[in-house]
Amino acid sequence: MALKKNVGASGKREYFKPPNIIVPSHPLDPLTPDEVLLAVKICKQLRPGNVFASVSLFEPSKSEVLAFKPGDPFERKVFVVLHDHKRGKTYELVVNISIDEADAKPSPVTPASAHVAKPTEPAKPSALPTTTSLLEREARVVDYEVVGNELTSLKHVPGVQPRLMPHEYDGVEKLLSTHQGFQEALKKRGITDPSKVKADTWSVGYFTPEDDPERRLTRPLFYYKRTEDSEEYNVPIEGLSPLIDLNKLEVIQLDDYRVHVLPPDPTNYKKAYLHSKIPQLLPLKFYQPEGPSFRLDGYHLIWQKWDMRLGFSPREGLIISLINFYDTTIGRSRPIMYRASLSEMVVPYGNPSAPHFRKNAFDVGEDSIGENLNSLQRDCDCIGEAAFLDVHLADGDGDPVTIPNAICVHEEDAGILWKHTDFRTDRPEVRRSRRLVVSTFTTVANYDYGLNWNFYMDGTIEFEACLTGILSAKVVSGSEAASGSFGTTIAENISGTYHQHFFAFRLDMMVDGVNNSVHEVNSETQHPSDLNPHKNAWIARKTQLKTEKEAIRVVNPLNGRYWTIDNPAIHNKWGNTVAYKLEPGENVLPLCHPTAQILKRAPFLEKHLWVTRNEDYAVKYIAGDYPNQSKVEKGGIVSWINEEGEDRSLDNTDLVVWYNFGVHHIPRPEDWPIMPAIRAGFKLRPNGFFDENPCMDVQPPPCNMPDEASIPPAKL
Ligand SMILES: [Cu+2]
Repeated sequence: MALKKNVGASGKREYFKPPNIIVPSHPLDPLTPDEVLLAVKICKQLRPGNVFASVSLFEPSKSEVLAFKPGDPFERKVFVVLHDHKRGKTYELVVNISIDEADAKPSPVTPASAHVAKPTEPAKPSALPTTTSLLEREARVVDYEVVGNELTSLKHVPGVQPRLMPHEYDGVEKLLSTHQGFQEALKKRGITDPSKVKADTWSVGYFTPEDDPERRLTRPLFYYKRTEDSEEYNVPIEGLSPLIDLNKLEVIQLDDYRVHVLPPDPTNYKKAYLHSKIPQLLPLKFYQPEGPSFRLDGYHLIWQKWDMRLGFSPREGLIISLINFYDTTIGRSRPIMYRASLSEMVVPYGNPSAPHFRKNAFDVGEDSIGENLNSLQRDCDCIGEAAFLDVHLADGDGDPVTIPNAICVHEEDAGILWKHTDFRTDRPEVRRSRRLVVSTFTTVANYDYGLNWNFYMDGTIEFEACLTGILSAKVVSGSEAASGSFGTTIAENISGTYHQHFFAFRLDMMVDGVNNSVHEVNSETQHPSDLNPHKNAWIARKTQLKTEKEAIRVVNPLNGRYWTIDNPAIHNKWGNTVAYKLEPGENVLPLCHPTAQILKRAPFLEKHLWVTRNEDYAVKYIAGDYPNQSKVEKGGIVSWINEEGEDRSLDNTDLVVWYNFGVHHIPRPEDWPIMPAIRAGFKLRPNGFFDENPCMDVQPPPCNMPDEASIPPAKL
């Protein structure tokens, strides 16, 4: 559906918002609220009393999706993670919700007349296996099929803990509000009003056998909200660390490492406290009088030569699939990437004191960035003719939750696209660049992350993270404050702990087709020789990374290292394989010791590039399926490359590129009390994908072209 300019009855400009999708029209469309409800209903019958850690689309295989044509029927399956607090067990279910109710056999959804059971419709218990039979089967811990029914598989996953859930935050605060020892520890710090104490439920990570995921544990961090308007994260409560069993909801142990006075509230950054001493800037409007240039038809997004589908999962947040670029020289759309998502984000902190050494947040696997997406606002988060999409998920009780306006699509001016001035004639040729921005913002407790995918007219794809919010700080005093060890003194009695943010991307590449290869390009100085008598020569050496183990690499900005994803079957006009290059931006390696426990849980951090074969297509997570309390990475990239034994070939095959970049954060006083945004990311640029500049066909900006009369005579 194209975006249209609308004018309401009041005559005021109304922006278009795509309607919520009632019936999915593509196998990768995210779940609708009705689909969430139906899957939850089935799960509740199977495992009553369990909580819902995750409800997301079970994506069909890549081959099924690539074979899909608009109007074809397709199945809908839902992947659910349940947790049984009473028994301390975690279950994975795949539920087929493409139900033909006449015979309760799975049947494909036909987009034009799809039927999804409404929440008010009675359940069909006769169509489900009995709970007893399920429990008998699940004891064998195997996948199984229930033919002719909604359930496709149910599996008990032993020895893991799913993500931390919002209802557990509330439970911890209630538990501690009546815990005598905890209240006494607060009094030692001068806190007499426990209602001002806020608890953030952090994973304990894994450091000793006591942290084993057989128990579901947290060691919360605490903050003091002095007034209704105060920022709690500006006032940490130091040294207090109860160990809590989240299943039994009881305090196992109360550790009180040190007592510090509460730091004062810093300058309040909120708008009610704005007392500006500077002249404010005049309005700056981004004006598109004829509306935007993109079209959004459901989740199908088209802009100039770009074509893609938007998606969502509660764990990964925004997913972009089937990314194509229309090549005007050959008159067809060419695929670049099958699926792009943020697979994991790890934030290790560098202070060795308790409980700070435990701060190794896995924001995707432990917390779920999609669950924490902001509702974006026009003219705040996105300027101009933006379109917004809602996303749907389930809360811990299985009740559907909608995050309105969670995904935003808009255009931005991006400066100069290309330009040349003929100095002999003084005639410029200039084209302005514009980018299509698909954005989300997620808040993970104290920190806020903008996560933008930008698409440019020259075929470049860029990911840009925007890091802002409130630092996770430590209270210090006396000699500790003076030494500044492991942190920067950023305010009175406040140290901003050194830390790093690692973003790990899963890039299922499809450069001009499914089968690709990967190369590394290093620019190298040449030795003096007869061929290099002036010693100025250098070459760009392109080396194929032939296997998964060869393709475990780090960046090298000093020699301009980059990697290419090539299609060996297709050559450009100049005889080279068509390719996209992965161009690293800012990057860093983890600063912890090589034997640190965090690197056993997230070994992928030690390298920036990984490439894997995409044989058994399934969405896999680089840090494993369940990083919460993981002792070692299980089911993550290192285990599956090594466990499968052979060093699999990456030559001319379906492959996934994993790129991991780190933001090195030594806090500054200027980052407090709220952090001005910093940005980091990477680019995927065409590299011989086209035969020439693919954006020479862009119209010139009207203001820039002088009329013939004003053109000065040539300087001859
Ligand atoms: Cu930071």
